[in-house]
Amino acid sequence: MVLRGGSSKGLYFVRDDLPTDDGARDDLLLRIMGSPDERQIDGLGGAHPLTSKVAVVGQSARPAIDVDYQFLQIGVAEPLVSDRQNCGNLLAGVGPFAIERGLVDVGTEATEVRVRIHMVNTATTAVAAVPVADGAPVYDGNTAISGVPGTAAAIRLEFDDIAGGSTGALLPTGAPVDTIDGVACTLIDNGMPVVVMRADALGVGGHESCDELESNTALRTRLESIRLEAGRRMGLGDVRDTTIPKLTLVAEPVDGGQLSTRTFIPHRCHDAIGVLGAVSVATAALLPGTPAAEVARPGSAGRVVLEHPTGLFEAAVSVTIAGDVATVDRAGIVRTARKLMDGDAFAR
Ligand code: NQM
Repeated sequence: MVLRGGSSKGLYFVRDDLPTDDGARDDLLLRIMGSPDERQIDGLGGAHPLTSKVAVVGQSARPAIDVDYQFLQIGVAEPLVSDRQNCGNLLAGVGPFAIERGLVDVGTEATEVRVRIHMVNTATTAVAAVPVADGAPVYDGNTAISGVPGTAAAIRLEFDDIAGGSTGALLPTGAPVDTIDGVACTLIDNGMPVVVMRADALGVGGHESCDELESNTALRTRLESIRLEAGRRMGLGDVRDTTIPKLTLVAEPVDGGQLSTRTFIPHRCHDAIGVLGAVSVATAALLPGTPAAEVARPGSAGRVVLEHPTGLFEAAVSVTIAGDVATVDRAGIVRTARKLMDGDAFAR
């Protein structure tokens, strides 16, 4: 099935329909997506990292969990399939897909189902509140999310334990601020490992278009060198061929939010911002003395509104700070998803 999940789009598979051997599975998925090829012309991929994604969903054997969700990033021009990162946008489609495929029981009377999801990539949990009618997901609704035209039904996602999912700790180096190549950075993992830096520390404003930032070769070279060192410091090893950590440049807000963001995922500039990436950046903004906190405008408790290239992203995050230790109390967001097609894919 093809679903839009949040501001991404991907192919959703039932785990049992794919080869059990990872090598055979990856080979099949590359052929289905049409990779490697810049245009993915001979496959179903959308020629951008945000539309070259796969969700693998299966019934869970874990207590109090309905389904397991594994995210796979499929390379566009490279023959790579990676399970190193999670994806909070495709996560939005997991509840509806699980209901569509009968992996979750829904009574005919229910108007909402809470689907408990084990996120395999980070071994963490999300609960998706999915609107339903007559035992099926409801896709139509009044909720707009930026980066997606029109409106659709809201899916609330709540996260219990996402801090340190990829690196073991919210602040994997133990400090809220590290300096790499003379640039103050927050190396943070509240669901997604991200390097958060002030745009002005890199000689840009932080409000530029993605095209402008992507064509700044000096900036991109410097960002990649910072990323490689940040990956080592975050315990991720050599991150040359992985899509984590992400990089977010922050600046003063100009559009009604609390913080302006431009995010590299990690080589292309995101049209908006990733879900778990946004939760991590919002958390950084709540830690005093960090580059994000320096430029953020104060907001209401438990809520951080991030500006990004195509609008606003609201994250519900609250943090308790005791001495040097920051603990995340709560994290959640609202997304939408939509079934786009269901059928047979013909692999190359
Ligand atoms: O951060 C893009 C996206 C993502 C990932 C990326 C995501 C997340 O927008 O949870 O959703 O950072 O590669 O789909």
